[in-house]
Amino acid sequence: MFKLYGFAVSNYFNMVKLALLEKGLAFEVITLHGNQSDEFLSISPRGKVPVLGVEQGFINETSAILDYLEECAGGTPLLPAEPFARAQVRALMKEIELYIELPARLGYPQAFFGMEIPDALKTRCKAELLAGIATLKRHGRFTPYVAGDSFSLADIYFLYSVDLACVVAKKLFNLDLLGDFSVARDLLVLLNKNPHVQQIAADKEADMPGFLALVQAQAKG
Ligand SMILES: N[C@@H](CCC(=O)N[C@@H](CS)C(=O)NCC(=O)O)C(=O)O
Repeated sequence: MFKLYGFAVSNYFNMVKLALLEKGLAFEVITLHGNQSDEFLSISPRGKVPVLGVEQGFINETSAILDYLEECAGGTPLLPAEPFARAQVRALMKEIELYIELPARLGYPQAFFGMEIPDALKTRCKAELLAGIATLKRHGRFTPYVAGDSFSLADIYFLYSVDLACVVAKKLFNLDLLGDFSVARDLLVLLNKNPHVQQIAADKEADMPGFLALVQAQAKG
């Protein structure tokens, strides 16, 4: 059985968890926060979660884990079989991560943990988020899923990156990132009806107080 290391508030952890649930694969969650201990760095060289424990060892980096599950683990496919369509899904995943997820993270300290970030970082965060959403508008198909008519890994990245990016944009810039992107708003509604997505959201809510207490304790040193 797979072992999934991470914690329920982590959006990257939840990407892998949703893939495992959608694929119908058995797994056990081992709750763990990212850290720089020698022990954890030996399985996750940058100290990040998620990590997937498999028969031969450990796999870190969400996209590598998702590729592994797709290639080796069976269950419901989350990538198209045809290479061109597959490449489109992978490009969308990468665009969402590089141009939406990572810029949104610049704003996380202020949006979620009450720590003011410098104006220069805010300016960059806003400009990059807007460019990322424009990228998704150009490339996403939203018929109704990000890459077309089937649920894919691109929807998993979309769900767990765009929702948080929207919170950042609202809190820092009073900006509705999806204000003129109704197909994306519709897709979030559709995805949030999925029972696995609802289960993950409930697990996240339950884990939130403990996670916030941990962040506060770490901030105090
Ligand atoms: N590039 C990594 C990013 C994962 C990541 O940022 N994980 C966060 C939790 S959402 C983490 O472990 N943060 C802990 C830390 O930075 O110490 C991936 O794709 O898996």
